[in-house]
Parts: sequence; C-alpha cells; structure tokens
Amino acid sequence: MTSRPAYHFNSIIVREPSRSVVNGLRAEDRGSPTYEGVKAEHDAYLEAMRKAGVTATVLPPLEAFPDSIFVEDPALVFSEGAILLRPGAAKREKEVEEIAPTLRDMFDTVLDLPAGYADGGDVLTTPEGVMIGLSARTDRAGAAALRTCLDQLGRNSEIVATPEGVLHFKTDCSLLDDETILSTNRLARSGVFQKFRQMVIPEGEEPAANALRVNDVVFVGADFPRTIEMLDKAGYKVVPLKTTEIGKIDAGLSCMSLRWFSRE
Ligand code: CIR
Repeated sequence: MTSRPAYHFNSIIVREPSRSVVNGLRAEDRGSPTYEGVKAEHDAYLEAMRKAGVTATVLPPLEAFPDSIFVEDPALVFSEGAILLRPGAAKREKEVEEIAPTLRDMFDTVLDLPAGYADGGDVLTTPEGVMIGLSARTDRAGAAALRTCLDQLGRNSEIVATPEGVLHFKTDCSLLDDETILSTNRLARSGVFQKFRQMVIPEGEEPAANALRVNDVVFVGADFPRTIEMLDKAGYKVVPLKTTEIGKIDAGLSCMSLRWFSRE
C-alpha cells in the first residue's frame, strides 16, 4: 500500500456524452435526461476536476453505448496498473473493448477480469483496502476474480454486501478522507464501515452519498443542501456540482471518471 492519501489524483479519463445518453439505463423511469443537460453537467464536472488538479484524457462519444459516459464501470485504475472489468449489464459489456486501447497505452500493466461480472461502481478504494460490493451488477464469481487481479497489483481487498435494490455499492457511499466514509444510513447500518469514522447522509438525500473526494475538494451533488451543509460544517472544502440530469439515469459523481495517481 502507498502512504499517499487514497483521494490524491493527478490523472483522470472521462468520455464525452453521446446524444444517445438520453436512452441510458435506469431502474425506474423518472423521465429521460436531455443531451444538452447531461453535456452541461459533464462539462462543469470536467472543468471542476481540472481545477482540483488533475490532467484529463477526454475520450470521444460512443453513440452505440448510451451509458459509456460512465467510464468508472468498465475498468478500474490504480498507480500500479489497470483492470478491465466485465460490466453486469449486457448492454454495457462491450464498453470494455472501447476503453481497453486507451488503458493499454497509458498503463504498463493491464489485467483482464477472468470470470464473472463486476462493475467499477461497486468498488471503493480506501486506505484499509479495496471494498467490492456484491450487487445486481457484480456477482460472487466476478468479485472473487477481481480479488485475484487486485492481489496481482498488490492491493488487499474484501467482498461486502450492497443494500438490496441499490444499483452499485458506491451509489451509497464515498471516501471523504483517509479515516472517514460518507454513507447512507441503510449501508452504514450493515456494519461494513467499522474501521472508519462515518458521516451519515441526512434522510431524503440518499443520492448525495455518491460524492467524490479529489485532492483537497469534495464534490457533492448540488441538489442536496443538507449534505452540503453537513460537510461544510465538518470543515471539508465542498464544491457542489449539478447532477440532476445524470441522476435520471441512476448516475452520480464518481461514475464519470477513472482516477489515479500517475507516477510518471
Ligand atoms: C447504468 O445503469 O449502468 C447507468 N445508467 C448508470 C451507471 C452509474 N455508474 C456508477 O454509479 N458507477
């Protein structure tokens, strides 16, 4: 393990939204997002990430893959190397082939998940190790195979449960600093974060749990004022970002980038 904070990043990969993003997967229909709305949210996200100190590689839109803006799901990246995953939604499986060449260019070590299914949205990297949440997208075979890949990269990991009906493990939590997790009450109650200080999302603002710490900034969905106030009062440097449109297709802030610290 490295002694660098787990939220210290200097590199990210993002993908521009395609016009087809309006057809992105969703568990429940709350109306489709508009392309223009998603694009504006993505543009603001990218600008804020750059301001937080990262260099961005921006990939072109993929019309054939409406959810391909959510680059976090088909791969995992670390300073030590990348892992090409196997997304649990059939419609997203081929996004892996699309991002693979970029990762092979940028990383010396690129591993392939050998079995099962796993989405990056189910993977939380903490200083204590990598947490892999089982979900409708990440099965036991995929989680076990992922542990083997993480071993090869020198990362210890554990398999945990995601609350029933929640898309991804990280839909419900994020790392605020090396000791603190932001979590929904339903996930905190499951006891998976015993090793951490926990801050629990105010009731009714559950989607705010997918916040994102990048260097000295915590990005939080702008639609969640009570969470913003709670983090602000706790001394975090909070930057609200609009997620109203991407929220309609079950996405939050971590999904839109792959983040790592490049030693080069
Ligand atoms: C999906 O259902 O796959 C997309 N509509 C949302 C993916 C969100 N990704 C993430 O939380 N890592």
